[in-house]
Amino acid sequence: MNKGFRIAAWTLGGLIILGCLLVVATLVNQKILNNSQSDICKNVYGTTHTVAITNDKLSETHVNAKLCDRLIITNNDRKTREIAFGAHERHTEYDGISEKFLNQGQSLQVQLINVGTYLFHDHLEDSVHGDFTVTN
Ligand SMILES: [Cu+2]
Repeated sequence: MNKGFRIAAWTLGGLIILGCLLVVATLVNQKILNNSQSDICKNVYGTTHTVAITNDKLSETHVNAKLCDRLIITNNDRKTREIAFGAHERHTEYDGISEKFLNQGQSLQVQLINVGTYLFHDHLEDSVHGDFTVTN
């Protein structure tokens, strides 16, 4: 067999194996990170912060909270709301929720497992929006 071909074949094989290892390492790393984020707050219950929506207004447009606190958003209005995390049309997930429909009297609850400032809004009426900041 041609020596050049053999070198090329070994190089290609090596690169494929290296690529696979990199993908596996990334997946394992993400899994560990995800686990540690939720594990931080496992069996830890901080303060509960509540935001109510009444007559198209939020009771709080900004909430300051600590890691592992809880946030409860309640819709008191007759209209159904679709509470979403992130900017309108660019929803993101927080504690496993990206959007949730709330009829009158219904709530959504998240545990504040990630530090930073996060937006939320009513996807059906985006003038209803606020944010929360989570610190360590
Ligand atoms: Cu939206």
